[in-house]
Amino acid sequence: MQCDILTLFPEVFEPYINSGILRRARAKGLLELKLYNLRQYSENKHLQVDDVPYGGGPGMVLKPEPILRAVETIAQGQKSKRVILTTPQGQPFNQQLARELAGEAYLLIICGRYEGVDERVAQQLVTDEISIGDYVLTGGELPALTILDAVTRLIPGVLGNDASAAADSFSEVLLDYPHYTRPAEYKGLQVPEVLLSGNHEQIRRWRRYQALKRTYHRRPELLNELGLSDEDKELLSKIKGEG
Ligand code: 9D3
Repeated sequence: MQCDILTLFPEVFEPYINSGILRRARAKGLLELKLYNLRQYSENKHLQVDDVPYGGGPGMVLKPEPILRAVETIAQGQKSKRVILTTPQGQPFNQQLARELAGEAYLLIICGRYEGVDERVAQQLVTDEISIGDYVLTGGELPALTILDAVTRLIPGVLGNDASAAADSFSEVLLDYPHYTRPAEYKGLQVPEVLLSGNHEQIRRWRRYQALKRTYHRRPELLNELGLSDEDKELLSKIKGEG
């Protein structure tokens, strides 16, 4: 996948894209990532990219021309392009959208800043407006990194086989079961006996029970999206019986 990011703060991406999975995906040639500084596309002698809002009010708005000029230059020759704008008004990002974007050959992410972006940018060239959740950030850079991280790990070949098996669409719907590692006792707290038993069928069932229990108590709405197996239904009625 090829991904271009247009931002006023390209430097904030560097440490993250040069570490961990993103670094590995780039080294393997599975992700071709380029950062572009929006300021370089200003034709204004002060390199101005923002201006006061029509109609008044607080803050500044990103002007349309530098963004349109940048996208024309950056994405020229891309056959099919998804042009994403990170904005609090966008559709909520989720795993389903991450999977969809991971199937694209080319993404361009425009990072919103200040009070927002002139609406004509969205009208002219944006295909997807995306928010990462209902909290107020200072700009679209962390959302762009979030999207990039979630999408990159879904590109075939980026994760090892074990990790990709664990990341299948089925296991992503439920909250995870509790994890433990050594020591078997820590400050008087014991690792659940079943995990030390070596009985893989019992362990599998315990984990499924725990995942369903956590999801039922913490994120019950997720259970509606899940096709429940007969075992799930049995485990859930046990969970509900426990109150
Ligand atoms: C407090 C300012 N708000 C006035 C009602 C609007 C506002 C403008 C710009 C709020 C946040 C921002 C900057 N945020 C983003 O550009 C952003 C964002 C976010 O804040 N939360 C979740 N997802 C995203 S994607 C882009």
